[in-house]
Amino acid sequence: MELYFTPMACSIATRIALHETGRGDATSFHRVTLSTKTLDDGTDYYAVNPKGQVPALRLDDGEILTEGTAILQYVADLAPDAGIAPVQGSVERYRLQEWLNFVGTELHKQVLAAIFNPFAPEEMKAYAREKVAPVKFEVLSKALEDKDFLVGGRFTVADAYAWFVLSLAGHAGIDLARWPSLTRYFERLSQRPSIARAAAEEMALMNPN
Ligand SMILES: N[C@@H](CCC(=O)N[C@@H](CS)C(=O)NCC(=O)O)C(=O)O
Repeated sequence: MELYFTPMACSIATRIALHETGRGDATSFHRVTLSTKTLDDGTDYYAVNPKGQVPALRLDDGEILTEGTAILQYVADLAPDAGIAPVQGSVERYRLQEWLNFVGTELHKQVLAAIFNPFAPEEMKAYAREKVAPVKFEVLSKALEDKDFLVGGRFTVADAYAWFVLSLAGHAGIDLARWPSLTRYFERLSQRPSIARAAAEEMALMNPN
């Protein structure tokens, strides 16, 4: 498989899932520069993913899969023994999808994407940071008050995606200290070998472009 990613972007959740399943070393990683939509060799990323977004996963048959929440479940389902997604058809699997969707549409897009959008008016960023974020992060925080992981009492791809969001909260001007359960969750997840490894690999690739 081949993962198209941008360092420390949401595609890191897929890198985490690949490490969780032991498939990271057998995967090729292609860096995408989102500002120019190019790969490191200068080729046009739109030719890979017409959406111009990461992540994209090239499957072993050459097919391209896009949308992080679909990709995460695909990677998880390749290695059921790793247990990073509940079995298909179970209620817990729908809980997983419920959280993946919440993280993707509410936390990632409504909060982070709004705040980091260089073209968004300051009023919109302030609204996302001061009105939307407190409500949405409170939901996540409450869910984690009495448990270590979002679904089924064990680490799943929903935690990988949530970790990505929390890793950017401070940069977005959202102080996680307001939610002790989120601070603990983030710190705990950051020590997980798959996450520590993925973060180290991607931090090493960060450049100013
Ligand atoms: N709907 C996509 C969104 C992914 C997304 O927003 N990726 C960001 C990086 S975290 C991106 O590629 N941004 C560049 C762009 O939207 O043009 C998914 O869930 O995978």
